[in-house]
Amino acid sequence: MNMTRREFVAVGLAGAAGLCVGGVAGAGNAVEPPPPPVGEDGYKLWLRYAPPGDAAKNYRPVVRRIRVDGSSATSGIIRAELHSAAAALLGGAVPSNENDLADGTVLVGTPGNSALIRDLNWVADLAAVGNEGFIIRSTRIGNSPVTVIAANTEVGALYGTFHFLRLMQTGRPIDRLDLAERPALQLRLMNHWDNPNGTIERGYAGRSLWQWDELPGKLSPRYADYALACASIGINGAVINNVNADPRILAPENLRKVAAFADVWRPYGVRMYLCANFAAPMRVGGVPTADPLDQGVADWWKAKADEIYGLIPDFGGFLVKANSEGQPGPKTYGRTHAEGANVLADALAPHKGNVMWRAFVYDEDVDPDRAKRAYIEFTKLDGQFRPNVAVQVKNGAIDFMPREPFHPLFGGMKQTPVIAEIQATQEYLGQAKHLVYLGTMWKEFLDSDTHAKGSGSTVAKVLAGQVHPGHLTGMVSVTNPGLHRNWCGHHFSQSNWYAFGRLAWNPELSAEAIADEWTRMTFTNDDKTAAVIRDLMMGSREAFVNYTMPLGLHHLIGGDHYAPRPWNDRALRSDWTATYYHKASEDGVGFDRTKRGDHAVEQYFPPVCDLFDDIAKCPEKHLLWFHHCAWDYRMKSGKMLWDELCAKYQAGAEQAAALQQTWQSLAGKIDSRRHQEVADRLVIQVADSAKWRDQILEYFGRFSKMPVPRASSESK
Ligand code: GCV
Repeated sequence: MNMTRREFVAVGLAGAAGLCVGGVAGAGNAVEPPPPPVGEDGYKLWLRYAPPGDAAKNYRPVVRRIRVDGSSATSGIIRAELHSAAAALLGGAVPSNENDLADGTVLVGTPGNSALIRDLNWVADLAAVGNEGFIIRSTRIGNSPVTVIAANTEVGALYGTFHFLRLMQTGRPIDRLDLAERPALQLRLMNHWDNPNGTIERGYAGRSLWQWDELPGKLSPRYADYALACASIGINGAVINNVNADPRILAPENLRKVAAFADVWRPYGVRMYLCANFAAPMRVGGVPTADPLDQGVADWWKAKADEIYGLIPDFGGFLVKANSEGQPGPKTYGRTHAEGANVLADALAPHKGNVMWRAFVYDEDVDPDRAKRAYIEFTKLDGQFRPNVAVQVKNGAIDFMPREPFHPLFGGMKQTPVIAEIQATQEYLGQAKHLVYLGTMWKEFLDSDTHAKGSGSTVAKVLAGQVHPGHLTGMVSVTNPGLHRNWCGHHFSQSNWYAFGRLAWNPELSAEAIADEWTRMTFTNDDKTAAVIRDLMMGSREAFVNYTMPLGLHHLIGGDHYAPRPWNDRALRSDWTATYYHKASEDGVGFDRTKRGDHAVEQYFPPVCDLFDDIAKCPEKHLLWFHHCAWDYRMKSGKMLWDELCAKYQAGAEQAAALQQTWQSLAGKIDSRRHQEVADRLVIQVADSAKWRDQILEYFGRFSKMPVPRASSESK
């Protein structure tokens, strides 16, 4: 069943929970923003379409009519969204003119579905924006001033529509537009770690959105709402099951359920991907082995791919976690990761599907240092992967820590496409309890200069294929929505879903610009209030780093990945303990990864390698990641390491308290329900930040044997 947005609006109006703004009453003329509603629950995410205040009066002459050409489901979604959004933003319904063109028409279409757009003859400009890009232009057709949103495909037109709406949602001018956009990256995917039993690994917003028991017959309205939210920020696919994959997802009865989702998502441009368990030929297919060089195994994967494409013609491909944390893989059969990836790639290639093969591997027999292992394994295989394989690499070499230097595989793989995996779900960043905006963290990663081909070879450029040209590019996010009414648990965790989409579309956007637009769309367009919220978001990740793992410390946690456990020295594997990483003793703290230590710095290109290696030059934010330092090591501030560490923890806890105070000052400026819900979580965050400070400093103090200096605020 294809559920278009228009149909969904009707569902929403009939009382089901919807993202839709349906129900906008009459044609009001309000220019000032109305007082914030009392009870927003966050369901509408950044698609609330609250009236933009004064700007609305400038928008009305530009948006007097709406004309969306085309009769497909996607065109229907564009039409419904434009109408409902414009009505809400402008305070009254905007008529359509589907057959003619009046002054102030917003015209949306493609050369394929619109004679008007074809006649504009924007051939070269449209060619330049590719399949998913769009042009938005204020122009004239005949004598009529109009705004044209044109694209080569209807999904491109959908993205253009959301861009246009975003301009209005954020109070920007729309009367002289001339812009063209195309996504920098091809694969912009959500990675869900959802299990068939409805749980979500590292999920903090309730149970899975996917109602397997009801599928394929019954489709929750949330599936379409989810796809709409993804499309609104350019996300073009989703891997719907956990990388710790239950092989049964590939069983015929489950594939029929998966196909039902894919049908809902198709008009939104959200393609379906699955995690495949490498042992599926044995566990689902009854083949005696999963050896990738076995012909029976290759045949099984080929037949499985054919079956999937029979049900889902635009299936995107497989994501695989192999030989990692207990998952089966090619190494079980003495084969390489490349041989494993290639058997799946060959099965998908006739259908133009891709394999995303994860580099999150850390076999103990490769190297004693977990941070070095993936680089060692994968660089050896560079050039051996089929063209439709991308190696999917986490931003850092350990595991989504609050701060890691970029993974050396970025730039380090020269002949194999590398796509980035980041994590919106805040597994190690306060989960859904702490307010932590990750746009700043991801920008730090994307802007890191790998020097793979000289200065300026940033991670963003590596990902976009500008450093080692290749044909597959992408960025994915382990993502955060669940059945929680506000999708993400914490209202501010929505900003991480949003920031991921925006950065995957354009990694050169600034974290600040993204925070600003998200705030305006999600909370308020009032300049002063928006600036306060934006600034609070911008400082939130550094505050978190300060009160949890500053100066390059990492993995000071236990199994819940939430609370401080620096003393954690027992786990199934030594590299799951905290002591393995911090190496605190009376002589100092930190992991020596220098050329005098375990040589991990040598995985980076010069001069990055030398920068990290030289204790005097190493950025202090990474100091203890790369160096084991004496407690009285002199920091750039002139303080001893111990004093600096104490100051960081104290500052972090103070920053959390300041965050809370700032938030309190916004009471009455945004709707009271969301204000209160965020305030409730800030109480937890402030208490936890103090716990982190106290427990970590008490623990490290046992080694430093030095007192904790009084915090700056105490000494006043
Ligand atoms: C899905 C970390 C997480 C695991 C996760 C793993 C991975 O170790 O804690 O829950 O497994 O990363 O990315 O595969």
